[in-house]
Amino acid sequence: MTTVLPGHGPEAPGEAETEAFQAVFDAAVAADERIEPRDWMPDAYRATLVRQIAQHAHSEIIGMQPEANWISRAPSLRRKAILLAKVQDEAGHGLYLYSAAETLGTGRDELLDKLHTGRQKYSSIFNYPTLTWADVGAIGWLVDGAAITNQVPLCRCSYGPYARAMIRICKEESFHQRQGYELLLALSRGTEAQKAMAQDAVDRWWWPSLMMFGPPDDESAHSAQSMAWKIKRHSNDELRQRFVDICVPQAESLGLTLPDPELRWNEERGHHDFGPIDWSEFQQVLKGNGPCNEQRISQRRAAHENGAWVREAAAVYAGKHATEHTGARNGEAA
Ligand code: FAQ
Repeated sequence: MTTVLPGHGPEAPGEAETEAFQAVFDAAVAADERIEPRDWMPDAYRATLVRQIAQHAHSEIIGMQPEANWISRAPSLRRKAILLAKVQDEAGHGLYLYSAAETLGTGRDELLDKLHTGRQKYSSIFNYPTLTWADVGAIGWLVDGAAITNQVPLCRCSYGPYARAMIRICKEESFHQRQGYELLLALSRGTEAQKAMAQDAVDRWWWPSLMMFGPPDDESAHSAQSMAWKIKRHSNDELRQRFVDICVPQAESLGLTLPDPELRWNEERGHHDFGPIDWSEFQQVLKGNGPCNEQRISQRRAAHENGAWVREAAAVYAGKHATEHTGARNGEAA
């Protein structure tokens, strides 16, 4: 957005001023301009962005756990190197996203505290276990595939820092999706036992991947407002349908079956019809009753506590470095 709006001065804006700011904000959104951190924005817009970006960041960070479970057991050095790099990428995504949330005035410590105390969510998908090596392929193909379908439109989100973070994230997620596809293809073309392992993983990850897109549109609390603000560009059901349509031909090329007897092309709609999603399972996972909710959050808390000394050391080092620089500028010996 080109107009830098007031509202950062010592005095809170009056009613007439707020109306004027709101009009400029609305015009910027209507014109598809970006809202930037120093621009005035409605409190509810800011709160919605913090909620979504925080949930997204937490998903990337918690999402490292299911795949990290297989790093030490990857079947070859090549597979281990690829998986290590992928899990590191997810950490990087979490950090860009916490930084995007910081531009809205919400610190990382506060967000992590909310994650650790269950006051903020992360994606339901990461509460399922990775039982076999094929699950690493299924996560790459389906979970990263669903993430890309959801996140490519977020590159056009009205809030600048979030939109820009998504560009790099989507490039990396596309690479992740391809590595998952390639892993499953290798298994599918392998022995009977390997193919069965790949099929079993797809059977377990398919429905939870469809749930990643969120509740159906008529039960989605935030979609309408988020779409009006151009934070979200498509509804949950639109993106879920897009994902199903993308996956069907890919499953055929993989030689694997999607576990839905009702899945078929609907000529009239120009889309695939698919069977009903078990939303009671989704609600249970959101309430903390999924297969791995407790494990994920307790591992995250432990990692945070075990990393306390690193944060302390980094803060002391940064403080020392800053003093040395100030000293050097003042002509003192470092
Ligand atoms: N899980 O009104 P809506 C990844 C909540 S990153 C948990 O429709 P909204 C990378 C929702 O928060 C995956 N909670 O909400 C990777 C709300 O509750 P609240 C994460 C969910 O925000 C790959 C309530 O239900 N991606 O995979 C879920 O308009 C591999 C009502 O829902 C993002 O976060 C769910 N699935 O739409 C990493 C993308 N769905 O907040 C490692 C950005 C809904 O009022 C390995 N986020 N809820 O308490 C979004 O696009 C949106 O936030 C949606 C939900 C689409 C997720």
